[in-house]
Amino acid sequence: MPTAALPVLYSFRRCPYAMWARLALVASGQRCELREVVLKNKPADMLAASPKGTVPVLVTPEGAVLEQSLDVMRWALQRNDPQRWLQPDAGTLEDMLALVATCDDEFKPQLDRYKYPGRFADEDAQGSAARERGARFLRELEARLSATAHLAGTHATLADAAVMPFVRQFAMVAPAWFDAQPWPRLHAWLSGWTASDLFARAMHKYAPWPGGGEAGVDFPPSL
Ligand SMILES: N[C@@H](CCC(=O)N[C@@H](CS)C(=O)NCC(=O)O)C(=O)O
Repeated sequence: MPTAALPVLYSFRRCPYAMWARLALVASGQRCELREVVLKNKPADMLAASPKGTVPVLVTPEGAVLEQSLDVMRWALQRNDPQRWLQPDAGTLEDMLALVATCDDEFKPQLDRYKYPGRFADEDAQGSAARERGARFLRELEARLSATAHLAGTHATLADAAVMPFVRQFAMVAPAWFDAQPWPRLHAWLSGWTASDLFARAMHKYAPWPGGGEAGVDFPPSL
């Protein structure tokens, strides 16, 4: 039996935005052909589809090109959303998207400074000022998680999946410092995500796609 053509996902395992796409693809059960990209040597096919050169990029069998991670998430979840990631039970989809935008526009720049303080002339050597600015967002998350088990209510949603990769990176800069903060709910929320099957499937390791007409790999993996 010939298999129906699958969407093609250009991905990079460690990129938090590519994680958004892969997490949503796993949650929706949407299969695709994954092509693992080396950012320093992007495949010509990817650049032909999306010249701006960032991952993730998803190309549908009909030839539509989605070149923003949030668009890939929404595309997959609008097709199939068994875990109701687009349906928060506290607040609206717009509220979730606003939280994701705050994470991307305000928290992520502080994370970058905290991770690589040497790249910023006005940052102190340990990035502690950036860490403090980033911590304001984390305290806000802790407050939300004190009210409900997940960021937008009683079940995990797109908001949790999108914020989590950045909180994880922040935690990984100085794990002992992160673990010592009075954020028990945030710690439990993050551990719950990183111990989940969904996360393990989204983070499966693949060799770089060789290009030249080779097939990528079938994603998500079953594990
Ligand atoms: N707004 C984009 C951001 C994607 C992005 O910045 N991806 C990074 C990797 S995490 C990238 O591909 N950078 C290009 C490069 O490093 O050459 C999205 O959400 O898809």
